[in-house]
Amino acid sequence: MKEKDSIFAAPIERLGDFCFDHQVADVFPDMIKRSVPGYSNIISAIGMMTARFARPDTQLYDLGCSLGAATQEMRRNLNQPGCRIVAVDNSAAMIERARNHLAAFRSEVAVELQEADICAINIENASVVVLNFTLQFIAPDQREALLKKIYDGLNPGGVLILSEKFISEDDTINELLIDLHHDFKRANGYSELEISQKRTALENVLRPDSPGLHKKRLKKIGFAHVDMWFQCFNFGSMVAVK
Ligand code: GEK
Repeated sequence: MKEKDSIFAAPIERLGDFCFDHQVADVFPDMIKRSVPGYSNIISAIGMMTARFARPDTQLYDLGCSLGAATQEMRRNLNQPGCRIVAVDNSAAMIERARNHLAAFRSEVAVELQEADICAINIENASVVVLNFTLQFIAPDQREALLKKIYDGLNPGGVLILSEKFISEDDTINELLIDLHHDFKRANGYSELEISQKRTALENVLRPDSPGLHKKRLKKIGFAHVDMWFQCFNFGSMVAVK
């Protein structure tokens, strides 16, 4: 499925909140590559960190897996016996397409796809947990509880890879990073109308935190080591080790 994202190309009279339905799932690979700076680099690095942090007979989680791009990279780089990858998304359309996508690759690694709310699942015996641009869609007052559950389910030495859209604590820098992101989208062929309609549709759905807040929260929960390992404009990825 290599469809081009043109969801916001024509004027939409009553612009509702953005949701992960069939229309979005159909164009998702194109949408995320043209909208998220550094996405492909982050996916590759998730594979590299999987190779380093996976331990034998443990579980690896991809939370908010969409079509399973990170799941596939984890599966390809997993070099330990007895592991299982649990990939979770609460969008039926995403899970259906993830199943087809993952079935197209040959692999010995067991992958369990779950259509579920990541706030309601159990996490246990984990060596690697990935939240690749998912926490930003969780209600702000539920984020700490979710991260605490992940921390509790990780084995000592286990890793959380947390990629997010960020807000900067400095208003001027925040404006600059947002503008640069819009330049990035323009350079990738999105029109002014597409950029502004998508921005409006995401307003109530995607609520970014600052890197400082993320770090403080992860440390408070108990992660021993926390830092940003990648940032491009207002998008980036953090690593937290238990
Ligand atoms: C990737 N990680 O390609 N429970 C489960 N899934 C959820 C929830 C929830 N409560 N809320 C949102 N989602 C992927 C990209 S996309 C990021 C992740 C983006 C899911 C939602 O259905 C969607 O598939 C995903 O989180 C976010 O590496 O579109 O910017």
